[in-house]
Amino acid sequence: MNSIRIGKKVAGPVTLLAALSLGLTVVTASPAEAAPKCGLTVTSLHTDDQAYKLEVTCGPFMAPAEWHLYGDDGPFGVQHILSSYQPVAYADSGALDEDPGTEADEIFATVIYRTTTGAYWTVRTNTVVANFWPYS
Ligand SMILES: [Ca+2]
Ligand SMILES: [Ca+2]
Repeated sequence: MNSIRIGKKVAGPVTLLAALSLGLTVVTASPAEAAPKCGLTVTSLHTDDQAYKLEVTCGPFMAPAEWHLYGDDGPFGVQHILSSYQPVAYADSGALDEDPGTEADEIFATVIYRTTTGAYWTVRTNTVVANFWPYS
């Protein structure tokens, strides 16, 4: 009888240690796993006014709080096109034509979102290269 009781007493702390180490593993892994990625997609709506749907999506559990769309001019810097507080925004080709005329345009977004800890992060999306030539 005594040996069975000892066995049960040993099993308790071992189980607790296993749970603790599992908990520690999750906590240690989460900052790396939380490294966010946000993507920008631009879709033509094929309308007469050449409207485009702009959508920003971020990695799991990330809800963008706001994002800002820019045209990339390399060494000459960036130009702000629009800001949005929703994942989806719309713009016409005139607004997206950041290198006027037939020159290709390079647009990207910086996304600001709030993590589950309440911190704010800023992430730059991919750059969409297209020719937003108005009234073509
Ligand atoms: Ca450009
Ligand atoms: Ca252009």
